[in-house]
Amino acid sequence: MNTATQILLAGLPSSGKTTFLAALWYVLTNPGSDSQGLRIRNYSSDRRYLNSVKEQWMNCCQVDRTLRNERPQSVRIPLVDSFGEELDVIVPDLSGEVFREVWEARVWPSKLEELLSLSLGTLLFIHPDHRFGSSSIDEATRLTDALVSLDGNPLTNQETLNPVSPTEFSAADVSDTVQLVDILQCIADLRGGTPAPTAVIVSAWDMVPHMYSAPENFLEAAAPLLHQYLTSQSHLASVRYWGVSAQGGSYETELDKLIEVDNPVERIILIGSDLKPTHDLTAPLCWLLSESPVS
Ligand SMILES: Nc1nc2c(ncn2[C@@H]2O[C@H](COP(=O)(O)OP(=O)(O)OP(=O)(O)O)[C@@H](O)[C@H]2O)c(=O)[nH]1
Ligand SMILES: [Mg+2]
Repeated sequence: MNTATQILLAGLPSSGKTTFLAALWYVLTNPGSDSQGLRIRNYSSDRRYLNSVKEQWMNCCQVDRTLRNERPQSVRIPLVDSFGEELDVIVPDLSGEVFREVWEARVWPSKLEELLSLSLGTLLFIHPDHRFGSSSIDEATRLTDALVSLDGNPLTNQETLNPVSPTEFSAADVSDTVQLVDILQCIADLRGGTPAPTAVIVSAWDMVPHMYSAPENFLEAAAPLLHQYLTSQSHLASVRYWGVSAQGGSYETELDKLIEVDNPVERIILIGSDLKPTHDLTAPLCWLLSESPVS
């Protein structure tokens, strides 16, 4: 008898969740592709949603945004692992708006609550183009020291205390990093205080400046708070980092090049901690499954 394991795809809007899923489905359904660890077992389950996003991905079209009000597109993938073990993986494709709303309203929809508490691990998506808005304390101190008033003199205490035009606090304006850390903490609470094993996916890796060879280094620099949080929890739940270019580049600026690639799998680039690029998008999933005992 095979077992079903639920994996959570978490991330704010436009963080690359559906594009990843579309490319993953292509990798799984095309024998001979690079997938080393997991293979599709049969095609019995409903695969309309996966096929529709895969079609868009194959044609180098941006996948449709996942709508907030729709029922989560829950996809059950029948798999067999490298040991011949059969398992079904359930990967609901949630809209990033759902996570944003949870952060703003501080309430989990009851359906989602159940889903989160049952998930064995999280694929956490971060898009490099997003507003992380966090600076280290050292950076903030340097900025404060450098602040000068219009006449070129350091700010007086009065000027510092009375900023020119204060804006009202809005939860929606808080940086993505703060929102994500809070969401991860809430997920841990739903799981009785234990964080979920987390595969961090820096999506659109083709957009990340070349100076960052390792995905973890990029996250540490771009979103230090999130990196610190994950590191501080690593004794409770393991964490691994991947940089993933599921599209292979930008559809706006590199479409001609991408469309020329005969085998779409070759557009995919995945970089793990060994820094060796592969096309095997199943690696983060394999790792999560090996971290989370299947019962
Ligand atoms: N350059 C580049 N862009 C990417 C890549 N993957 C995704 N994107 C872009 O990132 C944006 C968001 O991708 P989606 O997959 O729709 O993100 P999502 O997390 O499912 O978004 P929601 O459905 O709103 O929650 C789209 O504009 C994609 O074209 C990539 O590998 N490279
Ligand atoms: Mg989506």
